Amino acid sequence: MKTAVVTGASSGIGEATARLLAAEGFRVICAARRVERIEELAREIDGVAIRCDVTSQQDVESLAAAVGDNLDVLVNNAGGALGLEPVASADLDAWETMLQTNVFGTTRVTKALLPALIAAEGVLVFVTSTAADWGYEGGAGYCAAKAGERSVVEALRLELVDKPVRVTEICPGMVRTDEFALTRFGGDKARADAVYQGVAEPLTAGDVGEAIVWMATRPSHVNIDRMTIRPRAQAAQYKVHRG
Ligand code: 8X3
Repeated sequence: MKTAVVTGASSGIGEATARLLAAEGFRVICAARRVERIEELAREIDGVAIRCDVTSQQDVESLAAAVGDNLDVLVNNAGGALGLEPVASADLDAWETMLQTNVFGTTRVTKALLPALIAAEGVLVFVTSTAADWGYEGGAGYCAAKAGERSVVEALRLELVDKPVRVTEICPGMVRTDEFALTRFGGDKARADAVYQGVAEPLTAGDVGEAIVWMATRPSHVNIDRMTIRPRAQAAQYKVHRG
């Protein structure tokens, strides 16, 4: 049975991806900080729950110990956005958290699990964002974090060209999950809802999860370098059709 690790599996894209990978026959190791949530998920999908804060070296070492010597898929999904303030009034503690999770956290998990991925001819999937493409107003901290993560992905693919492992990146645009915007705006539901105001059908976590499963299940010689995925109503960051 093939094994997959999904970080940030307690909600949103991570949870959806864990469920879809399990439906494809993977044994899924669900990693996240909120242990009750992933324990429940692991029960439902016959997987494994490992408490893991990707900013903690000790937690990541425990995750690697649970994985063992072989790993087929790592979905580096843990991360997210905090705030939408202009640079002039930026909360640098929020930036620190975004960089710690999106850049350092994904790198820490990747370093720890890379030997097992190489041993299994596995595949790494990084969930970045269309925010990695360019800076938008109020998004500088998040865009910097996602662009930083992308730079790690690009370097890694070059460094690993002679190894039996693939390095892939998926860049979601507007995805409506239970928590992404709510977390970004510190629980302010009105601000979170405004992000999706009038958009007939933003992507769901499952839409992105399906694409991740497809990327992760190509034959071993096929590397999907990068996939951008947006709802039909979003042609570009600010070109959003609101009916
Ligand atoms: C989510 C896309 O537009 O909030 O990563 O940057 S956006």
